[in-house]
Amino acid sequence: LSLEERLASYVVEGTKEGLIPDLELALAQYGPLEIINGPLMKGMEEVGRLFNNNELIVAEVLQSAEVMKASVAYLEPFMEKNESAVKGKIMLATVKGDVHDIGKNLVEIILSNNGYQIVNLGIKVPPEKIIEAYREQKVDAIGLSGLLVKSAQQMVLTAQDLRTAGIDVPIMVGGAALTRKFTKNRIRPEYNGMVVYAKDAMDGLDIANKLMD
Ligand code: B1M
Repeated sequence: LSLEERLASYVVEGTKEGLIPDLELALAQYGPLEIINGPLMKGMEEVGRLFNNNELIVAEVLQSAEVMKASVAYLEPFMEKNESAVKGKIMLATVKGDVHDIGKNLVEIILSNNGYQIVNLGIKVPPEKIIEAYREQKVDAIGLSGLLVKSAQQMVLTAQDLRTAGIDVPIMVGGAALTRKFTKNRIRPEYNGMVVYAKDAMDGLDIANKLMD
């Protein structure tokens, strides 16, 4: 197997044996984000496909998630850091009912490496908790992540609750179950502030930079 294929296969197989030496090798050729967005994400897509076909069980997908997390943790120190003054404070949460957090945590890493102070509320975060944390932390924007189809609907409900609570800071939404169209047609009309869709973590950084300008 080529290096790229091996990297994808660690994720698919859910094994860390040989992972770190191969990540080290990959770093000689690629940037850390290229490794994540390339072979590692390719592996994760394959995991999603196999799981969908009932060829993997949840416990196996969890092992794959562990490999992805270990890889991101290993690669993090090699990522470009922009030691600028604090550009803003952003709260992140995976919405109520959803446990997927690898994407959200990647967004946290990219934003915090680029001048943002992050308040990460974790997973399965109900709107009440977001509202309470907002009142304590006074963030400049709220980032919502969700991967399940039902999470897209949960984002609509969350936006409604935030509006009712009088919150109108920009909301950034992301995750595989969402689309720009859903964001525009379903979430935006339910909120008094801006609602922006980010397709990946780098897009999230671009959006944050525009919002804080
Ligand atoms: Co789950 N799962 N899972 N899972 N899982 C999916 C999402 C699924 C598509 C797999 C499939 O069937 N093909 C499917 C959803 C089906 C649907 O609703 N349409 C699914 C399912 C069904 C489930 C369970 C219901 C399974 C079960 O129990 N029967 C269950 C859900 C439990 C729950 O949430 N209540 C479940 C559980 C799990 C694990 C716990 C085993 C594990 C998660 C571990 C963890 O996160 N700590 C897991 C995993 C790993 C996946 C897949 C395979 C990979 C997700 C991932 O981490 N990708 C996934 C299939 C797939 O996506 N291919 C799948 C890598 C990550 C970097 O990408 O999160 O998309 P992603 O983030 C991207 C962008 O989306 C974006 O930036 C990132 C890239 O830069 N982004 C943002 C994300 N959030 C953002 C926020 C932003 C901006 C950008 O701003 C705020």
